[in-house]
Order: sequence, then C-alpha cells, then structure tokens
Amino acid sequence: MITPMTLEQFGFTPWFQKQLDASVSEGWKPARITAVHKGWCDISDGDDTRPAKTTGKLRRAARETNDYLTVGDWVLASNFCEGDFAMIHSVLERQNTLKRKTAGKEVSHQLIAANIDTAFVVHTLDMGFNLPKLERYLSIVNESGIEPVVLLCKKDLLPAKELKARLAEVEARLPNVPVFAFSNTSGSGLKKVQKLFEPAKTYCLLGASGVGKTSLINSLLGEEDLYFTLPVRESDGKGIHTTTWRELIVLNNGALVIDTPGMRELGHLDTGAGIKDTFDELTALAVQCQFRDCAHTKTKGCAIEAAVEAGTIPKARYENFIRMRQETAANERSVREKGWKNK
Ligand SMILES: Nc1nc2c(ncn2[C@@H]2O[C@H](COP(=O)(O)OP(=O)(O)OP(=O)(O)O)[C@@H](O)[C@H]2O)c(=O)[nH]1
Ligand SMILES: [Mg+2]
Ligand SMILES: [Zn+2]
Repeated sequence: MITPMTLEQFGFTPWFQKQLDASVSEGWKPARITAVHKGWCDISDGDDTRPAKTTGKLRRAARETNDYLTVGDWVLASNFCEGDFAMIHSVLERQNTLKRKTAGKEVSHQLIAANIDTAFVVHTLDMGFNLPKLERYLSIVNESGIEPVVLLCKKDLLPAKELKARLAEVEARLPNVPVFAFSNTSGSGLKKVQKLFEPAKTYCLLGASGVGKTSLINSLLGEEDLYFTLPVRESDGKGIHTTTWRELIVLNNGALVIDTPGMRELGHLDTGAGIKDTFDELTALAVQCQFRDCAHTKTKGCAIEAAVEAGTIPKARYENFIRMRQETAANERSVREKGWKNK
C-alpha cells in the first residue's frame, strides 16, 4: 500500500473539490469514509485514518432520508488530528450511490457504497452458478448508473469443456457487459482482472456470499499484505470468514476497492431503469408489441413472446425479466401505499 496518499489519489475528484466553497467552516477538512461500524465510522484523508462520529443534526437528516453515511462517502470533519473521535459535520454531494432494498417487509433502502467508478459483480462458476441471481446484482448496478463488469470466479473448479459452455452461456445472456473469468486458487485469468483496477479510481465488489470477493482482494494485494487470511472455509461457501462489514481497501497500485458482504435478501426497489438496461434487447423489442401497455405475458401481438417462441431470446432470460418486472411493480405499489398512510 502506498501511504501517505494525496486527497486526489484517494479519489477526491474536481466534483468534490468544487463543493469546498466559502461555506466551509474553519477547521473542517475533507475525508473519506473507509468503514462504517455501529455508532462510528473510520475516516481517512489518504494519510491518517481516524474513528469519527456524526453531529446530531446530520444523524437526524440521515434518518429522514434513510441516507446514512456509507463507505466511499466524502465528508467534512473537524478535530481530524487530535482527540478521540473526529466530528463529521456534513456529507459532500455524492456522485452516485449503490443501494439495495433492506430486508423485511418495509420497502426502504440501504446504501451499499457511494462514489464508485466501476462496480464488479462477482459470481461463481461452480455449483453456485445462477444467472438470474447474477442479473439481480447487475440490475442494482445499472439502476445506480454505474458501469458494471462481471467477474466469474473459481474457474479452476470446472473442466475446460464445461467452462467454455458456461462462458458462452453468460456471453449470450449478457451481450453488453464485459465478462472475465478467473481463479484465486490457480491464478488463472488474474492478470487480466488485475489490469481492470486503476490508481485513484474507486471500485466496489458485489455478489453473493462465498463467491470469492474477499479472496480476490487478497489475490490482488499479494502475499505480503494479506488483508484478511482465509483459511479453509466450509464447502457450503459460508463460514467464519464471511465479510460482515464494508471496507475501503487500497491496492498496491493505488486502486481503491470496497469489499461488501454478500447480500442475503436482494430485493428490488425502484429498479425500473435498471431492468431496462439489464434487459435492453427485450425492452427494445417491446415497442413492437401491438398494445402500448403490453404485459408480455400471454398477450396478443406481443413481440417479446414471439421472439422467445422463435428462439431468438432465451426462455430463461425472458422468465427472469418478467419476474423482476413483477417484483418491481409490487414494490412500487407498496411505496405508494406507504405514502398514502403517511399523509
Ligand atoms: N476453488 C476455488 N475456491 C475459491 C476461489 N476463490 C475463493 N475461493 C474459496 O471460496 C470461499 C469463499 O471465499 P470468500 O472470498 O470469503 O467469499 P466472499 O465473496 O468474500 O464471501 P462473503 O464475504 O461471505 O460475501 C473460500 O473458502 C475461498 O477459499 C477460487 O478461485 N477457486
Ligand atoms: Mg468477503
Ligand atoms: Zn409484449
């Protein structure tokens, strides 16, 4: 790891610089949230990392919008060099946010990370391989307007022939997303993956528990700096080394990577636009449907169903598209109903 780093090397782009106008009080300095714990955060200016708390005013504002501080945020903090806790006074406007619906019946969201340049959706090529699941993570990324890249891990576990077939399947299904296969165990494909991480850029690793996200960070860090040792984990893919918090890690070349835990419950909130991007060839076809409000299910004159029947669109992909549309519609209904109750 290269320390100390300048703010710019730590991801402080002109977008944030512009926000530091006259309204900044004396003694307030920009810093980035590198980890969120219960009741406090770690913040760093690229040089010093310190624990920090937020002002009551900031906490109340966060409660109202449900936008609590998250890893990758840039904040203004005082007391940065002395005392126990630094004090966070404000959050600089975010360039983007990755968010997901929170567990439970209430329709609400949780910020996963902020200010991301590229989001890597990590998925496994072995038994846990599941295209609909991968598409769910992708739609979250697309929804936030962040560029997605798919990293398929554990390629060592597949015979060459099966690997080839599986990769072809993914490419057919996700024609517009860059896809890379690699293995942390054998090192195969790692060089190409490593090249995707550029200095001063911020990346997020997303994906189900046990797919190999933290292992990838360790592969990228190299033997000397192991971020988290991962002895044998149970073969069910879960174990004591499962990541339980989000953290920003600096790679040797100066790339900034946020590791996240696998998400148990991946719901959808407001992913209408995300679905559009994830399934863009289907939504493009929809303009040819006979009826404007076509549901694309057993509908007369449906162009999408015709394409599925003709075999130009894989049936499984179509089914996942319909399922996600229905979930989103249900969520939107529930948001509307909640809105009514609050009035
Ligand atoms: N065979 C094989 N196993 C791997 C590979 N990468 C990771 N593993 C194993 O898969 C298990 C899970 O890896 P992790 O890196 O902890 O997975 P994670 O995505 O960080 O999981 P969470 O933190 O729970 O979200 C561990 O036992 C790793 O040793 C790989 O390329 N090949
Ligand atoms: Mg992990
Ligand atoms: Zn239709």
